[in-house]
Amino acid sequence: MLRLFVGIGLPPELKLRLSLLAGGVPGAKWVDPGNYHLTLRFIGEVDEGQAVDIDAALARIHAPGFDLALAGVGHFGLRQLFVGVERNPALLHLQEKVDSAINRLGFVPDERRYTPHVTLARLKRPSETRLPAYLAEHGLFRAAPFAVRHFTLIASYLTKSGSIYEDQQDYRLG
Ligand code: 2AM
Repeated sequence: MLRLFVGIGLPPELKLRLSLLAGGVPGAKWVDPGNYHLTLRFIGEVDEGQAVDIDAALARIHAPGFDLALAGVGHFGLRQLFVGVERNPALLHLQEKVDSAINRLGFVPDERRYTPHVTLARLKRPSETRLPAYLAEHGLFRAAPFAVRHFTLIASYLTKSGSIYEDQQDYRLG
């Protein structure tokens, strides 16, 4: 079995820039900078046959390439801290195509509305007093846009020391 998701990788210089946002929230478990990514669609555990079908379905997707800018910081409740994405219709168009391709294979759609984000930290016993200060301090964060020319099928291995991600296949855009 493989635990799969579809995502967009980030250029090394952007990962470096994001890594400077780590720190300053007691109780936060910061994501390893090598693991930063933008999820398009989480799939979950699949067998080999399903993985082959997923790969074939993703390979059939045609969508244009686009530029993507990360901006702002936000949080999902007291669970997760993230960097946001500037308004980007082309990203949402790609996400919808990926989402429908995976749904058509019979995987259960996520009920939550898609909120593009790059997770910076998972929060455990977060300091509720430090969180607003962190959000205020980094609210104006904005990184230079980068060119998205492919998206990726990624395997996630859960280990005691955190997730390990392994790119399985890239799919060209444009
Ligand atoms: P997250 O960063 O917001 O946690 C691999 O786990 C990727 O899939 C992560 O980027 C994670 O998003 C995303 N994901 C979405 N739904 C998930 C789920 N139900 N379980 C685990 N990861 C999920």
